Amino acid sequence: MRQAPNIIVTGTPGVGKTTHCESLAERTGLRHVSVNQVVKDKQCHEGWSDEFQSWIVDEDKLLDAIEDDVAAGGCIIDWHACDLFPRSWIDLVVVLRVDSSTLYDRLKARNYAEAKLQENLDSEIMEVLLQEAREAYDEEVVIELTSNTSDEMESNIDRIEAWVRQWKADNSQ
Ligand code: DAT
Repeated sequence: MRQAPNIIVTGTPGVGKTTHCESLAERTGLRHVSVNQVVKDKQCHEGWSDEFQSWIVDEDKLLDAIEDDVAAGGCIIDWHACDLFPRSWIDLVVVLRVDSSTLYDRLKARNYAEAKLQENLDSEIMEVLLQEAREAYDEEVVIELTSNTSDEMESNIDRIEAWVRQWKADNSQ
């Protein structure tokens, strides 16, 4: 039995996953697990893809690398995919959403190449990550939150923090 819940914060690049996770970790004491960082640090990849401008993730290696940490509970997993994690590991899946124009500005500020920018905008418009989350997890585990403004982010953090508190109360022996 976990002493603290495991949460995935997912969504298209630029929606605000890292910003949310860092703030949440500070507020809740849960650990921010940046999958990007784990993939790089623990070499859970099969090399770099020039086409996608990202690491080609070896999912088995990644799951092995984080398994012990996640089994202990209290992880906030920050990653633009969620369906690779076993359902039994995860207590809440937060899918962050943003308006296209906001996402465009954020990705532009990151100097994304036009093709990659467009691919991510399409993915956000088509709700790819939301669908993935809904297919991979039970309905009540998945929540969709908007992340266009700092006020929305504040309210998201408050809401998730309250959820963590409730989870701990419900699961204490
Ligand atoms: P991700 O980890 O999903 O790629 P991020 O946390 O790095 O996204 O955020 C991308 C940029 O957008 C970064 O400059 C912070 C800003 N940002 C994120 N969420 C925001 C919000 N709700 N309101 C205003 N700016 C936000």
